[in-house]
Amino acid sequence: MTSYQFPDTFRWGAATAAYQIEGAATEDGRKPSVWDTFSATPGRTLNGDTGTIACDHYHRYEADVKLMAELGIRHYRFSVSWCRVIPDGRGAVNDAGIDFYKRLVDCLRDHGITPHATLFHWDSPQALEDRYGSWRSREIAQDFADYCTAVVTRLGDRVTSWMTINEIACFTHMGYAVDHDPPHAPGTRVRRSRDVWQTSHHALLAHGLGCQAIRAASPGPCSIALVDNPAVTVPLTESPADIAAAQRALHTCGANGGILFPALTGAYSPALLEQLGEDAPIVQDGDLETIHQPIDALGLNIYTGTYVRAAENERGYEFLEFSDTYPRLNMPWLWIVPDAIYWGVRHLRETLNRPDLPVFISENGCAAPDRLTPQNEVLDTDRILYLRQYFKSVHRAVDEGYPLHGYFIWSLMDNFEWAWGYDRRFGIIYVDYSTQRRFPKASFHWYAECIRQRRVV
Ligand code: PNW
Repeated sequence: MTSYQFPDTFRWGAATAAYQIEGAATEDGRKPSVWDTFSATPGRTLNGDTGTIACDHYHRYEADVKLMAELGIRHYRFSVSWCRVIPDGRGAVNDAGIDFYKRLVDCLRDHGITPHATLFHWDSPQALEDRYGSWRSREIAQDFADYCTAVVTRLGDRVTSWMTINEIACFTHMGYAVDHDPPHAPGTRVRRSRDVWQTSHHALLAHGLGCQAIRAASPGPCSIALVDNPAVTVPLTESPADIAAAQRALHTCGANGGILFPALTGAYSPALLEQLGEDAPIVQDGDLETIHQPIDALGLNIYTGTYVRAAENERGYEFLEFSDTYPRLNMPWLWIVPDAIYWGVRHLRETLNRPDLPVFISENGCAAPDRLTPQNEVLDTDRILYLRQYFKSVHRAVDEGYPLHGYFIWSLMDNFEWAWGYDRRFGIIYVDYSTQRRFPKASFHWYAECIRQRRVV
C-alpha cells in the first residue's frame, strides 16, 4: 500500500495571471492590452465579460496573500502585465506599474511565499497590435526582450524565479487561426497555416531573446523557465508497443513538434515539418540557436491528455477519440486523463532527450459548476476527485525519480476565464463578483491538508 508521501523538498504552489485577476485596467498609467480590446468587442466573450475589474486583485492583493498563507503554499506563480510596465509596448517605463509588483512581491515574501513571475501571459500591449500586428511581426521578439530587461532590472532584487512566456500555442495558434472567424482569442485572422506557424516562431524567438535579456539584467543568480502546455500523448496500455507509439505521436500531437521540440532540442520535429510541407514557418539563420537557450527549468501546464496506441499504418500509431460519455469537467476540452502528468514528465527524458531538466507542473486544475450553499460553502467534490487523481500521477513521476520539483494549482481563485468570461470557475477560492468576497472551497481545505501532511489525502 502506498501512502503517496512526497519529499519535504517538493514545492506546493498556486498560479494566476495578470489579466485574469488584477482588474484596475485604467489605473496608474496602464494602457489597454489586446484582451481589453477583444473582450470589449461585442460577441467575442461569453456574456460580454471583460477583465476590467476581474477579481480586483490590484487593490485586494494583501487579503489574497493572506489566503495563500492560510492555504500553506510556499510558492506563488503570477504574471506581470506588459502594458502596466510599458504602456505603449516599447519605450517609456511606467514606475507606478512596477510599484504594484514590488508591493505584491514584498507582501508575498513577508508571508514566506516565494514569487515566480511569468513575464507574458497573453496580454500583449494593444499599441504593438496597432503598430505591427503583435505576433505577426518579428519585431515583437526584441520589444519583448526590452520589456524583460525593464522588469528584471527593477524587480530582480526580489524575484529570482522567472518564466518567460505562457503557452505559446494558445495565444498564437488560437488567436491567428486560419479557419476561425472571429478567432477564439485576440489576433488577426491570417491567410494560411504557414502564417500561423510564423506567429509561434516569433514567440519562440521572443522567449530566446527574453532569456538572454533576463540573464543580463538579473543582479544575481536566477532561474529561467519556459511554460508550455504540451499535448501529452498517453499510451493506451503501458506495453512497449503502445509506449513507443506515444513517443512517436508526441511529435505530431497538437503543436508540440513546432514549440516544445525547437525550444528543448534546437530543431523543429522532422515529423512535423514533413506533415506541414509548404506550411512550415520561415526560419532565418541563427533563429534556432536563439530559441534553444539554456533554461533552468521547464513549466508544464497539464490539464488533459490524448490516448495513443500502436497501429499497423505508415506512422505506426493512432490517436484515440474520446467517447461522448468519457468523463470531463466543465470545459469542452477538459477530459480527465490523470496519467497525462506522469507521461508529460516522462516524455522529457525518453522522447525529448532532456533527462535532467528540472520540471514543475506550472498549472493543473479544473472548472466545475460551483455553487455557494446557504452556509457559504462550496462543496466541489468533483474538483477534489479530479485533483486527487492528478496528484497521484504527480507522485508517481516523483517516486520513479523524474526531476519533477513542484506543482502549482490553477487557480488560486475563480477568475476571468478568457473567452468564457466569469462563467467558468477554476479557483479553489470562490469569488462572489458582486461583492468581491472570497470563499475558500472544500478543495481549498483539502489541498491545505495535502500540503500540511505532504501527501495525497
Ligand atoms: C490555460 N486546452 O489555458 C491558461 O494558461 C490559463 O490562463 C487558463 O485560465 C487555464 O489554462 C484554464 O483554461 C489552456 O485546450 C487553454 O487543453 C486551453 C487548454 C489548456 C490550457
